[in-house]
Amino acid sequence: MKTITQEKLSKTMSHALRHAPEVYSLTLTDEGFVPVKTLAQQLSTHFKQKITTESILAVTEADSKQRFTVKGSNIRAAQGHSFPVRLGLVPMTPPEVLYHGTVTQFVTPIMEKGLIPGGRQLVHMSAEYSTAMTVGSRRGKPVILTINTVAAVAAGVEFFQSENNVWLAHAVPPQFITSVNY
Ligand code: HQG
Repeated sequence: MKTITQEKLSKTMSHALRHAPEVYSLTLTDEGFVPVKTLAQQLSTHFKQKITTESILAVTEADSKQRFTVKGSNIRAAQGHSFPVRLGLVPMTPPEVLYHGTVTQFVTPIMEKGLIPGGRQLVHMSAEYSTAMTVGSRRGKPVILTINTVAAVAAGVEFFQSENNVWLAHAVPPQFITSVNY
């Protein structure tokens, strides 16, 4: 039997908790939670081998981006959902500059329409340039955009911070965006 690596398990947990719980016969709460035990059961069925609650908790602890939040006996994805979920996000004052990593072909549409959240509920940004480089590199040669949050906040754009410190917004209009390395 092929062992399920931590990375494979993490990716499948993200898929289940952020994008397609129904594929795993999971029903999440409005806040995006499911019992860890139920997740373990359903992933065991999915992989046709025993996935323990301990292995799920190990992935959660080891995850470099802390993608999952455990609260009591329940677990959820901290951000990145493609379906509506009540994360309890409250508007917060971000650092003066946030970064968004993307790729060349998206720059023109972003400079026209601003950042819009594609398949996810919210646009993702980071306080660190290096994180934005990593995010952009997933799709090709990265282009880093900087967000002038001071002007954006003054104009009424709300920024939120997820449990794992990712900066989020519903959208960012183009007048607050400049590209660093395009
Ligand atoms: C682009 C991963 C055209 C945007 C990452 C991005 C991150 C536009 C793509 C997290 C646009 C959306 C999120 C516009 C934005 N026209 N394209 N107006 N506005 N875009 O995957 O930020 O490993 O939903 O630049 O590391 O790439 O899964 O967002 O390229 O933290 O935990 O539309 O997902 O984290 O793509 O990545 P995504 P993202 P995980």
